[in-house]
Amino acid sequence: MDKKTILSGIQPSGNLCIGNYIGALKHWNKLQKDYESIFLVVDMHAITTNQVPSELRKRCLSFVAQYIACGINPEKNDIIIQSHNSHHAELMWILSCFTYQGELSRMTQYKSKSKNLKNINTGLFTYPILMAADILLYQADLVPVGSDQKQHLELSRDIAQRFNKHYTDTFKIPEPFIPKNGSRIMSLQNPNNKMSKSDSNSNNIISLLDDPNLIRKKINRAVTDSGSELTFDKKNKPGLSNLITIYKALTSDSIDVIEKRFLGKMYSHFKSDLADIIIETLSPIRDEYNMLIKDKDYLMKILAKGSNNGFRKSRNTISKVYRKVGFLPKLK
Ligand code: AQP
Repeated sequence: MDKKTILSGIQPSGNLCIGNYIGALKHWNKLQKDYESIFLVVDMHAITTNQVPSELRKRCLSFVAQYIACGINPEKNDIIIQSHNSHHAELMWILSCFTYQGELSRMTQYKSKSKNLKNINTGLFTYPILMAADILLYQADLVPVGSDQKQHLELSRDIAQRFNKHYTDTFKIPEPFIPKNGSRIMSLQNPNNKMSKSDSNSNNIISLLDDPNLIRKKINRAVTDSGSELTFDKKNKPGLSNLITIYKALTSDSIDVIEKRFLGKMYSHFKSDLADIIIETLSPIRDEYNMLIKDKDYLMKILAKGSNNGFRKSRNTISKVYRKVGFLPKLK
C-alpha cells in the first residue's frame, strides 16, 4: 500500500527556536519514518512581514541545514523552498476565488499579527489561502499542526470541500495530525505569550544555534514565579510551568516524575538541570549544522531534487484544477 503523504512547513522569519523544535521538528523526525514527507521552507509566507532580502536568502538555506541537522533525511523526503515551485502561487489565486472575506477576517492569527501594524498588507490577510494551496497542491493526507494553526487547516478543508462540491472531486481533504505530546512553548520572559522565532527580544527564545553559555544564561534569567516549590500550575506559575514543559518534552519524563525529582530543591537546581538537558539536545544539532552550512552545493542539490519532485507531484493537481475551472489549455 502507498504511504500516506504528510506535509509541513516553517516560515523563515527569525531564528528557529526550541518552540519550533518541540512543536514541529521533533515530530517531523518521527513521522518521516512512516509517511511520505514533504517539508517546506515557506519563504512566500515570510514576506508578509518585512524582511531584509539578503538575510531572507541566507536564512532559507540556513533553515534547510537546520532541518537536516535536526534529523530530517533529505534523500528520503523532499525539502522544498516554497518559491521554487510556482504552482503554490498559481493555486493560491484560484483558491482565493473560493474563499470568503468573512472567513479570513475570523482568523485569530490574522487578528493578533495585525494588531500593532499600521499598514496591514493584504498578504497577511490572505496568508491562510496560500497555506491551503501549499497543502492541497501535494494532495497531503495529514498536516501536523500546532494549536495555533488548527483554524487555518480547518479553512483549508472548507475551501477544498467547496471546490470539490462545485466541480468534482479534485482535492484530497487533509486531516490534522495533532502530536500526542504536542506542547506549546511560551516565551521565557513573558510566559503568557508564545515563544516566537521572530521575537525581537532574543532573551525570550532559545535558538537552535545558541551556544551553551548563552543557553545557560537565558534559562537562568527566565521568569519563574514566587514560591519555592516546583509544581506544574499553568495558571498561577506560568513561567515555571513553561520550563517544566520544556524539560518534559526533551526528556519524555512525566510531570509527576519531574516534580518528585526536584522536591525540596531550589529553582536554581532545576534550572541548571534544564540548561544541561537543552545543551545536550542542541549541541549535536549545532555541530551538524556547522558542517552542513559550509557545503552550499550539497544544500542546493537537495533543494533542486526537492523542487523537481514537488513540481512533478503538483503539476497533476494544477492541470486538473485549470481544466476544471475552464482555462483553455495551451499548445505544447
Ligand atoms: N512556541 C511554540 N511552541 C510549540 N510549537 C511552536 N511552533 C511555533 N512556535 C511554537 C510550531 O512551529 C511551526 C512553525 O510554523 P511557522 O513558522 O509557520 O509559524 P508560527 O507558528 O507563526 O511560528 P513562530 O515561531 O511564532 O514564527 P513567527 O515568529 O515567524 O511568526 C508550526 O508547526 C508551529 O505550530
